[in-house]
Amino acid sequence: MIDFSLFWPKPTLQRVWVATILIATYAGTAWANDLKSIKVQQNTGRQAAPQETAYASRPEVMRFADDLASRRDLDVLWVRQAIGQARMSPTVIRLMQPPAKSFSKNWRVYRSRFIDPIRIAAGARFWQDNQATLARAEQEYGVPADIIVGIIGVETIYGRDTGKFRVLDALTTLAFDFPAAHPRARERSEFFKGELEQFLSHQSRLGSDPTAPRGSYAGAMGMPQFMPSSWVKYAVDFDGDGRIDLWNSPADVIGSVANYFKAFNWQTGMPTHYPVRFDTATLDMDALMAPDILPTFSVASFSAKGAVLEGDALSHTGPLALIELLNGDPNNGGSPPTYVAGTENFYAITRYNWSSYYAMAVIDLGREVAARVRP
Ligand SMILES: [Ca+2]
Repeated sequence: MIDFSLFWPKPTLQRVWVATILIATYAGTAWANDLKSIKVQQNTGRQAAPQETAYASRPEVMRFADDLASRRDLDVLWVRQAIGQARMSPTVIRLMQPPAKSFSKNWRVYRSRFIDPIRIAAGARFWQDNQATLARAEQEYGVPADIIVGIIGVETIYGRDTGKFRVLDALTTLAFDFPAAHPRARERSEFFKGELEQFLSHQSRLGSDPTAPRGSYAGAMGMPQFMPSSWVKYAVDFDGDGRIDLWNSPADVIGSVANYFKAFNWQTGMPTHYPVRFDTATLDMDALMAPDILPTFSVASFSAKGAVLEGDALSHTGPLALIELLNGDPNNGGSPPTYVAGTENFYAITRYNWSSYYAMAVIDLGREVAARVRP
């Protein structure tokens, strides 16, 4: 759910399914059942000493462990041992590098990576298998099934690819070895320290092995790729079995995604976007693009700046944003950009992953799957 630097789909999404199904199964079991395995180990007295890595000998890392333990009222030895087992991942660092400057964004190419027959078919199966739960989520949270189905499909192809990195390794690497060349390295490493803190607190409370959960290179977990802080804040037990399992319970995943959007101001019944065209005589593109994706303009002020709406859009009451999706460089083999008028609900989807390309892929995948299940 977090993709700070990569414009392209995560490389993990292209892995073969057999491998990802195994990873998903392993990861889910690990998150859920570790308390049991730890108890067994303690009872038999055969618990191996945690294997320490370079992080155990870095004073600033161990200071962080001590502070975290004190802030969260956790066992300081447990926290030190947990972070001390983290392994620095060069792959995670490489994947977090900013894209090459010469790179030209291309919505049509981006879209084709996510809106494909395999993902649509998987989405249709997921929808059919979980129809009643999706309807219940829509009723309770106001978030339509196609948006929830779009999110889970774009994130992990409905649980087929939940990530192969040890979450502990990914978060510790990004917290303490974030690529210094990144323009926002300091801010990002602070963010990942916060996520590492949430992750370790959660694992400690569950009595779980912190080295077990697997996720994305950024530490996002489960079918909806929740970061630890989102798991803590927004995950819900939607199948009522008394625990939250975002790896193996489609109901918990559906409820949690809907709850996330509700928390980010999803407006029941509001479309995500409208078509827009331009009146070249009055067009003020600089003014329309200035707020970027943040919905700012009323229908009247949008129209006054040359952005022309039609039909239902004319009676829209909330603020709008002009969303620009580049289709490569028009002077170098590309096409002119795609534009839509984004509503507050379009913006809500970008709170899941901060990209208008991502949001539009979620919307389009959801629509394609909806067309398949209710033609
Ligand atoms: Ca549950």
